[in-house]
Amino acid sequence: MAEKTLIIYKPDAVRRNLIGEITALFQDRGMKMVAAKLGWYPSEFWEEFYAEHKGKDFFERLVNYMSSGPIFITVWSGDNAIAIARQMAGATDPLEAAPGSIRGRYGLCMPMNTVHCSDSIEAAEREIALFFKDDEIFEW
Ligand code: 3AN
Repeated sequence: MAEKTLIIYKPDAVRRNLIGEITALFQDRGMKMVAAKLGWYPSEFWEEFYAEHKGKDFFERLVNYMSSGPIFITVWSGDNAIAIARQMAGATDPLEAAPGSIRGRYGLCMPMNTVHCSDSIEAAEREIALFFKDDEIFEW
């Protein structure tokens, strides 16, 4: 089975109507969308999701930002999907992201860096299960 990764279009992406443009970029790169939904999750959810950053000075800002509006949550399938999505997203800080990357093109600042992409197979499995049941993911 092809590798799967979770890509979240963060509140700044949804608010600026970037869902279509960003989706086209991943599709053009040969990735296949196998699950998708809009969602809006409270700060308690993001405190768990970003538990590894608890205690850092930006933690509260990050959690407040992620709960500030709807997000578009997607699962993508393809060979090397995790590495490809991370490469296309670019560096975490939009100021350091390459101009051709998604964050280099659309990112505003941190934490408003437009997309989240799982960073390993373990993280992808854990993160996908937080948002989707198995029967909501479609191999095609
Ligand atoms: P990535 O999303 O590139 O894997 P992480 O896991 O280091 O980056 O950070 C998670 C999220 O936390 C980032 N996407 C960004 O929104 C936010 N973040 C990371 N570092 C900072 C920072 N110094 N100030 C504000 N937000 C940050």
